[in-house]
Formats: sequence, structure tokens, C-alpha cells
Amino acid sequence: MSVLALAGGVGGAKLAEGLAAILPPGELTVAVNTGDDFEHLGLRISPDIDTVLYTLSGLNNQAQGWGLEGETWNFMAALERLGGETWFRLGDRDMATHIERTRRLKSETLSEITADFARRLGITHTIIPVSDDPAPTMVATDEGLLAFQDYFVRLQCRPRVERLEFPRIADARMSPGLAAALSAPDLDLIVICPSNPFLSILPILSLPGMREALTNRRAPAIAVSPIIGGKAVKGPAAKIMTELGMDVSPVGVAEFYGALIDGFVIDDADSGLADAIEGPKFLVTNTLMLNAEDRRGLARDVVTFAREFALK
Ligand code: FO1
Repeated sequence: MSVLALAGGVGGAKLAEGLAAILPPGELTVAVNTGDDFEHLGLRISPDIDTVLYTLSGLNNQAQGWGLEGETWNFMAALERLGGETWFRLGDRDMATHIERTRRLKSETLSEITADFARRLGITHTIIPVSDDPAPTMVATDEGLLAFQDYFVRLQCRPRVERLEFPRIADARMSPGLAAALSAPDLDLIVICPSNPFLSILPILSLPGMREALTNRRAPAIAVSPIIGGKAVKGPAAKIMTELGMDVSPVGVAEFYGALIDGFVIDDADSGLADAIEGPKFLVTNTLMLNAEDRRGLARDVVTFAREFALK
């Protein structure tokens, strides 16, 4: 079975881990948001790619959601002593990823580097950036237009979001791997992971040609709700939905994806809402991924659900 998963950071990485565990090697392509990418301390940081790489290789810090387990922070402490910028924390071991990526970007694409990092970390599936071209997400807020990490980490998502902007997106192309996966004749399933629909998935959908490719999809598309019982499992999705005047429920998320999806997966806690979801078929199951068994269970449910659709 050939599966393409669209993912952001933590929520996306968890379902990707489940899919990676149940699918034979090589059958999963995880296309990862690059709207959060930025340059910091002279280094190119690709936070969502790293979260997926670290999660699929079992190296991730599960409690924190980003970074490496057992990390040390000597670099940050030394930088603080020198009066450097410490609002964005780079762990000692994590630094190797950013330094090596930055060095290699002089002569290789982000796709090539990511594929090689994945192989070296023992990952047997394909991980690709959605684009090799920088197209950073900007957040228009009541405190002005902010670069993504300024909004997310420095200001801890406190400003009120008015809209998201992608000023460089018109010049960004889908990565070769994403374009190939979307048009592959043997693609069986597209999964929109339970990542933040606005911060993680909207930058992907905004890439030129992406909405068209999904509209003319050759395989069913299934999204998993990141909202459970009126709350986001992690992060500011619920806060942003409120600020954008949306219903903080899976119904609002399903409406946001509209005709781009055939199936929508909601949590048992929201089973009462199923009838309110218009358009896609829905599946009610446990979507709270607290451990590896939950992640595999949800991945299995999504793959089984996909068999109900016959688009080809
Ligand atoms: N998130 C934070 O909340 N604080 C940090 O200091 C931080 C550092 C960091 C370093 C490397 C990396 O790959 C990710 C990092 N993140 C941090 C996560 C990052 O902000 C992600 O963009 C968000 O988690 C959204 O996916």
C-alpha cells in the first residue's frame, strides 16, 4: 500500500510514527511543512522536519514535543553568558542537525539532505519537505505581522491571530518527491495528519498546484481531527480557531478542509458531533495518541477506513 501523509510538527509526527510502524518499509512518504523554517544564529532550522525525523527514529523528546531525548544545554548556557539570543533553544546534540544541514544546503537541496538524514537515522520510509524553496509563514496579529517563530516561541502564541500570510509562496514549488507522490499511479491513500490546520497544513495547501492536485486526487484523502472535545491536543489550534471566528470543534476543521477530503476521523469524545459533519464520511475512534500502541491503532484505523473509498 502506498501512503502519502501531510504533516506538521508534533501531532503529525505521532500519526506518521504509527503509519511507519504498520506499513512495510518504503510504503510511506511523509511530506512535512516547511513554513516554520527560519534562519537563526546563522543556521537553517527546519523544526517540523526535525520533529518527524526524531520521532520516526525514536530519538525525540516525547514530553517536550520537539528536540531530542536526553538533550544537554551547554551551548545555550554559554551563549546566554555572552548575551546572545536564547529565546529559541537549541540543544547541544540538536545543533549538529542544524549545522550539518546549513553546511550541506550550499550544494544540496533540503529534500536530498532530509532523505540522507532519514537514512542515517535508520528510518526506512521516505521523509520529504513539501518544498525545497523557502516560503516562511507570517502571522498577521493584533501586534503586527510576525515571523512564525516570533509568534510561536518568542511570544508564546499570545498575540491574537487575524490571518496567516505566505508572502513567498507564489515562487515556491512543490518538492520533487511531493509532486511525484501526488501523481504516482499506485498512490492508495493521502492522510492529512492531526497537525494544526492553519499553522501546519495551510502552508502546504497554499503551495502552487497543491489544492488542484488534491482536488484531482488519484487516491482517497482522509484527515484526522486535531481537535478533541473542543480542545487542541497540543498547541494553539483551538485559540486560533476562536480568534478566526470558527467553531472550535471537529466540525470546524472538517469545513476548513471541505472538498479536499473524502474521509474525516474524529475522537470517541466527539461521537455526538458526527451527524453535524457535512460532506466527508466520518470515522469515530480513539484519536488521542498517548503511547506507541495508540499511534499504531489510529494508523490501522485510518488505513482500514481508506478501504471504504474506491476513487480509482
Ligand atoms: N519550540 C518551543 O516552544 N521553544 C523552543 O525553544 C524551541 C526550539 C526548537 C529548536 C529546534 C527545533 O527543531 C524545534 C524547536 N521548537 C521549539 C519547536 C518549534 O518551534 C516548532 O516550530 C513548533 O513546535 C511548531 O511545530
